[in-house]
Amino acid sequence: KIKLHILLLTAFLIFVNFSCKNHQTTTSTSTDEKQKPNIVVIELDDLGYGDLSCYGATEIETPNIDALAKGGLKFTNGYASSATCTPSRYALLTGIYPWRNKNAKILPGDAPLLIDTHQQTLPKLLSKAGYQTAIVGKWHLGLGSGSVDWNETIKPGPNEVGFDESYIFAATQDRVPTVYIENGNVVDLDKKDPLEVNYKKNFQGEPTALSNPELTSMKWHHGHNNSIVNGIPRIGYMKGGDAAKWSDIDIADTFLEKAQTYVKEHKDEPFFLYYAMNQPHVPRTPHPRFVGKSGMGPRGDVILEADWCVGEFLKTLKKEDLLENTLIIFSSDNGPVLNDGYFDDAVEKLGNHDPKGGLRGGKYSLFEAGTHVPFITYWKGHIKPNVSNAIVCQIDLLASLGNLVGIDDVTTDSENILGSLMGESNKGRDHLILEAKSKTALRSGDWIMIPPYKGSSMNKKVGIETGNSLEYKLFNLDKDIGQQHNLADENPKKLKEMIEIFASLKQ
Ligand code: NG6
Ligand code: CA
Repeated sequence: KIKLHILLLTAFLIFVNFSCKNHQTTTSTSTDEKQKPNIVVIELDDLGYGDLSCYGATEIETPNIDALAKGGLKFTNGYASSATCTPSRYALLTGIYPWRNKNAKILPGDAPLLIDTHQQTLPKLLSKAGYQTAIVGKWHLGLGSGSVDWNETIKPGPNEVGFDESYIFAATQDRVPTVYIENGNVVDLDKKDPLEVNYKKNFQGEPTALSNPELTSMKWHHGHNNSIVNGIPRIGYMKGGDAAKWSDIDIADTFLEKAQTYVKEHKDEPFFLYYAMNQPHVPRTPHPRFVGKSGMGPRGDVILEADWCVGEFLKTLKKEDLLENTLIIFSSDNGPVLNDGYFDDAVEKLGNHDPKGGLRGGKYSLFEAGTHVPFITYWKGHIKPNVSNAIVCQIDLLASLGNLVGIDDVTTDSENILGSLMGESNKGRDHLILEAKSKTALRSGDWIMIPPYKGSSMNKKVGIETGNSLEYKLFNLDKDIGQQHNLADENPKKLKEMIEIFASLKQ
């Protein structure tokens, strides 16, 4: 009887062993089929379609970003979902059109987290596929769930929507609190000097740009007249937290160093890094190494600084032998603006530079320059250098990168256009809804339709056309990239078709 037991046990063990092996083989084949390169999304802030030499700029040289474009795929129809930051980044990370969420608007620095912690996100999806995930840089999607105590661990935030690690600033460089936050904790905070933030009223006795203009070294043009930090007047009021305040001129170096360290420390397993740089958003504070280098004032100088950062970051990937195994996606969260609230010579020293690259409008605008931005994919040895005119949008990263890593159950507004991102197809999207300040327009093929909207046609403070008018506007971008000829009257059939597609997509 014992012998029989042993025999059965041996047979069972052999069977288990065999089936395990078999199982392993199947799993490893399916992982082999799907490549899992490291993925880096480099997102700039307010960089225009015409701000890079690889996109035709002649007054400024951006050799490092140009190298990405030259060695990868340069898109001439690449889009951010929105003409401002918060909605655009919301779409990038969730794959959901920002106009579906009424709170997806430019957020103050103390706004609650905009993304639902149960929601599908790009970092969550990649985690599911075995990736390590991190964000370094600008967040601007809200933190906490109401009133945040900046002196305790702040959550929910990036770590609760899928990032294993985060080193961020809460909103923008011009909004308080002007501190870094690492995994929910304000960096270098001295608990004896608690940090307080308020967007409604000032803290008693604290100087502002209105009460103490003599304390400002940068002058505000519109907005930006609340608390002063490092001589720069900001949006919102802040008190305490002195030791934690960032040095504005060192932000680029700080984020770069964090991004490089992350790569070095996580190179053995696939990683996803969202490197959210803040140039050339206001206040433009180039490190002294870059001051005066562009001849265009601080806006040009910080573009050179950003280009240098990209170059240094690429050097790290190369040194760590990761270039052939890393997919890099480079883009910008919305289009360009010159005067965004500070006197910083952006207008005066522009010279012949055209940040819009021939497009109409700019940041905040429903015209092309609001959302039509530089967009480059680079993966050495995998993406063939080329130029693509496929319509691609940051909202599609969720479904496309999901497809790359073998997860295809994405059911959002995100479309799987991986073939186009890899340069294997020129199809891209058929239709795309663009958003600016909660107003929407349709791109479909070469056509753009902007419905009638009330409101001023010009955002006078920033000097940018909004896209508002009481008539339908219809443009053919193939013939009229500058949107000068409204074809709505001339081509009622096309207009009708566009209105119908728009209505069906907006449901
Ligand atoms: C606006 C700010 C602008 C900029 C923008 C956000 C004023 C007058 N203007 O409200 O300076 O901070 O918000 O930019 O305060 S974004 O790129 O993050 O969307
Ligand atoms: Ca922006």
